[in-house]
Amino acid sequence: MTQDELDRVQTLALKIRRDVLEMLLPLGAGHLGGSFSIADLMALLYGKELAYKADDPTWDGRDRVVLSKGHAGPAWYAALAESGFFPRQDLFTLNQPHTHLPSHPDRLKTPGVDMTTGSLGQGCSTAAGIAMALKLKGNDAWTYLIVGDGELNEGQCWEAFEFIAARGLNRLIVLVDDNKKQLDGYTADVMNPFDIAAKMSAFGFETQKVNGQDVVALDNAIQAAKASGKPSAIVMDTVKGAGVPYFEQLMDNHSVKFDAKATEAAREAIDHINAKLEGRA
Ligand SMILES: Cc1ncc(C[n+]2csc(CCOP(=O)(O)OP(=O)(O)O)c2C)c(N)n1
Repeated sequence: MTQDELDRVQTLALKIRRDVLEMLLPLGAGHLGGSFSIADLMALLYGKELAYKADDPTWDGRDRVVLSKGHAGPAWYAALAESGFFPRQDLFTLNQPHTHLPSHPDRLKTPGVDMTTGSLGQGCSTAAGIAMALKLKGNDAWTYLIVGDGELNEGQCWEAFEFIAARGLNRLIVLVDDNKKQLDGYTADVMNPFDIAAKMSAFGFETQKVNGQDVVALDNAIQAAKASGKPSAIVMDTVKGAGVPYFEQLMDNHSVKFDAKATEAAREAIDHINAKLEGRA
């Protein structure tokens, strides 16, 4: 990654976190933890990796993204707005009547969203279908499937992974957001997934483990996955709420309720990020 690319990706990651905070604050609550753990991935995808045309969101050559952990929609919307798919101002209509930004992604409503998600597990199957269809059509676009570690409780994920490996869908990359938490506690306590990378390898994926908050390491892993010529999985070691210490340490950071303390932490984080962005401008 060049220095220019790194600057662009890091700036976008800051903007995504700021925008998520600004979107959720007026609503009083929202899916902050799982949005922040994928903020760096989203910044890397939209700041460097993806082929897309923001002014032509259904362009046939675009890479496809399926955010199977659809509750992290705010991070995706921020990435799309900051990349020119729709005006940034629209972010503040999140989950309001008549919005084109519902709490969970809807492919019929939002420019840049290729698959509707929210019911955990289903995005794994639809991403497999998208990648299969692209292969049949001889379209070289990549499909990026983002799935939560808690989401892997859904048996549907493993059926889809079997299919992806069996059909040799080697232009699909599974990105597991291994932030060790789910809605109601630690993933290891709710239903221990044990070694996710070992399981993906056993399912036939070329598998890597990487720090998902380190965009350079993540970029290297994506390049290696692409070069492998095999269906690939990247297990991202992440932190739920990553980027703002208060939210990283907050136990119940799945859907954060903005009480007085959380509101103060969010406002401070917004100011801090804006100051950083000014320094970068
Ligand atoms: C089929 C289904 N069951 C339950 C839910 C409710 N739900 C929303 S998020 C979530 C936890 C997901 O955990 P994880 O995939 O680890 O997400 P992250 O921690 O990254 O936010 C649950 C159970 C749902 N959206 N879909």
